[in-house]
Amino acid sequence: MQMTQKTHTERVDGVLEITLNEPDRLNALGEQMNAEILVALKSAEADDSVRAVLITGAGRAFSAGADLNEAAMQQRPDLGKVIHDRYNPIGEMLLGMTKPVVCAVNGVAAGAGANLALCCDIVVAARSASFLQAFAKIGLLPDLGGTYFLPRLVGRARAMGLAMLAEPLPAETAEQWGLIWRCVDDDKLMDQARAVATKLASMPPLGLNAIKRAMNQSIDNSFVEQVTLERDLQRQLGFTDDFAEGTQAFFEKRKPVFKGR
Ligand code: T3D
Repeated sequence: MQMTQKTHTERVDGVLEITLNEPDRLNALGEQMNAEILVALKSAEADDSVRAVLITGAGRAFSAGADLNEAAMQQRPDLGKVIHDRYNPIGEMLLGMTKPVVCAVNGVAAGAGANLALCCDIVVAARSASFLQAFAKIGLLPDLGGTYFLPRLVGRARAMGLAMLAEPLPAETAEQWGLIWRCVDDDKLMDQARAVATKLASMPPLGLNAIKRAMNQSIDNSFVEQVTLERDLQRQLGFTDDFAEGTQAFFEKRKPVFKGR
């Protein structure tokens, strides 16, 4: 296990687990925490032996969003610079990276903490967790992709309510509304999130990456643009060893071994 000050990372087979690790501050996203998250994601992306990433939080919260102690140190800070330098690179990395990212939301996910979770590919939340777009309460708007994901995932009416009223959304409702993949009992969270990440780590990496790219681009594409993208990605996948292995294993009735080639 590699210990750092605000996060810790741990490799479990093909999965890199990143734990936000400042529980006394509800894993608030300070400058150092953000920097460590980005470094961990970049190292996961660069390491061929990492096939999936799992992000979670230590203690009773997933993350309380921006560290308001840091924000309070400056009067009228340039938040545009903060967002540009520290938050957007994380969001862009999560959406653009080739590896699937699972988020295990272990408790409240507020502000940028909520939207950090929404930037991940598959979100599993503990039943006691909640999602809070806290921004409006302090005169801000949802960032880290909040205004991008919310209307797309839950529709404009619910997105407006969540963003403007800034009330916590229980994990069960988040699942019912399609904000997240699944809500599970608290004591099953890590087992289930790890099972998802481990499963992804055993699946064809190029195929998963193509799914991620196509799904993310579909949000802005026309039908014709999207089926053209599907055609191009499928053409590439058809030439891979993993596709040959997948079909051969199917006919041989054995478990396939995918190598990402
Ligand atoms: O500056 C930038 O980085 C710009 C970017 C902005 C993006 C954003 O994320 S803005 C939104 C920031 N987040 C919030 O506004 C949420 C603030 N926190 C809360 O609303 C509540 O704490 C929670 C709903 C998350 C949890 O409530 P509860 O009742 O379970 O816990 P609590 O008692 O409020 O908090 C426990 C402690 O954590 C407390 O410290 P204390 O009194 O025990 O010494 C509290 O001050 C601290 N804490 C909670 N949230 C933050 C925090 N410390 C620093 N930053 C926080 N965001």
